[in-house]
Amino acid sequence: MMGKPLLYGASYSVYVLASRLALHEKGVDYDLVPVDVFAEGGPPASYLARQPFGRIPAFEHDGFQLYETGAITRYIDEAFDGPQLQPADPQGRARVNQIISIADGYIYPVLVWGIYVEQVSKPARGEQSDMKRLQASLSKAPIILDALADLIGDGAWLGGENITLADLHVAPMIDYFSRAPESLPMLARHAHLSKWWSRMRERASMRRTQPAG
Ligand SMILES: N[C@@H](CCC(=O)N[C@@H](CS)C(=O)NCC(=O)O)C(=O)O
Repeated sequence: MMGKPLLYGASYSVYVLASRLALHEKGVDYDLVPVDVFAEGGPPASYLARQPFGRIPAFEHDGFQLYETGAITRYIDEAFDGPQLQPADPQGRARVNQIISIADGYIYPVLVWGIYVEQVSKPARGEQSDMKRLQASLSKAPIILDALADLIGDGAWLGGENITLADLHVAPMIDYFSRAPESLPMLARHAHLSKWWSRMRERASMRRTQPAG
């Protein structure tokens, strides 16, 4: 019998959320161990021993330690029973991996940090926004949304015929982006992507992992 996995991190983090979504979609019971990466002086040394780059999440299962969300969610999909979250065929799997890379390389820095943080989170904390970064990100956002719209085509899910790790990786990022004033008209230009987002945000796994506040 396999032990209960541990996920280290904070519930607001898009990467912790993606990992939790995979656990919820698989129906895996787990413990979330709180880690404050933004604590003064940085995360504790015990956490840096798990994740030397000081990012969240980190993961442990039956003594096996892992970090990097794409590796964690693939492990969750492959190590546990439950619905398959990756296509079986090489092309379908490659597409899912491509979308996870797009999320890490472009969606996270541009839609989350460049737009949500600059336009929503910093003003809410009374901090000055970096307008240059915000403007540059707003001009890059349509490229990202066009690419996602192209990948979803007229389908229901980003990575194939069923929900996959691609949807779970991208959704927490779109969730933050969707809180920025410019996001909704941008999303509305893409009917299938908008429908995907409406479907994703209502999903039980998304509702159960919503950070408080
Ligand atoms: N490549 C890492 C990225 C994780 C990441 O950037 N997590 C953010 C929170 S969403 C973090 O820990 N930020 C802390 C920092 O930048 O110091 C992964 O895939 O797990």
